[in-house]
Amino acid sequence: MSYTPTPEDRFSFGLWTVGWEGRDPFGEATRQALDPAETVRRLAGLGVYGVTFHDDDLIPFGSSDAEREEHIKRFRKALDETGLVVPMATTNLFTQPVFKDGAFTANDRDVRRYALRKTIRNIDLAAELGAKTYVAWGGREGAESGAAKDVRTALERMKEAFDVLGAHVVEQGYDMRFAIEPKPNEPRGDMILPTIGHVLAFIEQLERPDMYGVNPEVGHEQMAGLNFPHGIAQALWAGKLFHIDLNGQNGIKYDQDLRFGAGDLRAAFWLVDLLETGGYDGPRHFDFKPPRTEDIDGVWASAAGCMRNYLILKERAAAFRADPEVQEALRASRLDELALPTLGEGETVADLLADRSAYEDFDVKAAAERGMAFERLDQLAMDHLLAARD
Ligand code: XLS
Ligand code: MN
Ligand code: MN
Repeated sequence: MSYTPTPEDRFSFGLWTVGWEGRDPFGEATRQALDPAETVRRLAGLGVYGVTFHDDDLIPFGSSDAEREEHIKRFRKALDETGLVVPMATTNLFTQPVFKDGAFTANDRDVRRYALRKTIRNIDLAAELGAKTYVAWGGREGAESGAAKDVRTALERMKEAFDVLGAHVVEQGYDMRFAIEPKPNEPRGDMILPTIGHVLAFIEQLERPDMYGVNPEVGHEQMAGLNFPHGIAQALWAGKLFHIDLNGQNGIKYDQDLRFGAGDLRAAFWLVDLLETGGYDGPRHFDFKPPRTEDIDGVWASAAGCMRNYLILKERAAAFRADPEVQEALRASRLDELALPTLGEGETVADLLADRSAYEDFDVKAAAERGMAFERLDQLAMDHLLAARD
């Protein structure tokens, strides 16, 4: 199999990913800013199909209306020339000092109103550019100390913000859904909506729950020590996987944003297996940061590596599923039995209570002694992942 990406693979990148200049809390930029139009051309050359952006990635904060139009025009031209699409856009509600205490949940009401206006302005642009998904990451929604944020009230404000944004999209007749991105911490000490599970529960409190889903990021769940494929499975099960941020992370530490495939490789394998077989048909979006050690060639090598690793893992996962020995091992581990409803068709609780084989005559000891054969199954996965089997 060729590991060369094509637009059919639906790979997309944020302007802020390859465009990251390498500024971190300890050091200045190590690379120069990239021109968005040039980025579009370079990404297209790598076989990418889509590009995404925060408002401020495309239009520097503080631009006049005329400058704004000029930036949009240049970007559009590059899109038209290359055929790249804009599947998603989002708002920067974290870089400017005005957002130091958050945006939709800032204690200051005027900051919240400004954040809504900034977001709506970019939703309108996103719709014009054809984006079907609007991502919302609560960049600085959170706190460092206990009394600073009344979290229940902040959640009420967060709900209000999403209901207002949803109303705007409906009123304008845009074909657009929201994907809310969880993150446990960084830049705030503790953030509101820290995990996939928190977001799924939050969505059910909104006025139009159908319009909202999740945009989980590999590293964000792993920063909280969680199993990313399990989180994705629950999002899929709930019909809420609207978008995804792929990258790499080594365990519980700061948000590393490594290229996809770096960090927890086994989690990446199970993730690709799940995305490719679980009915996800959205973009494979990379939200990573080429390390600040890299020059511009290293940046494009890192971006190409994200896609190459995805394609390798896709091939490895497909080989795992197609292997007759794996299918036999899955049966030995009774995955087919997990798929059977626990009660028979039409069986009632009364029937279950009357079934002596389910309790009175059930051989608890024999059932406890049955091995699950998971180790053999997992070794087969390992062999496929390491290409030790074909
Ligand atoms: C930061 C987030 C951010 C969002 C978009 O940690 O991953 O890049 O994806 O604002
Ligand atoms: Mn991240
Ligand atoms: Mn992200």
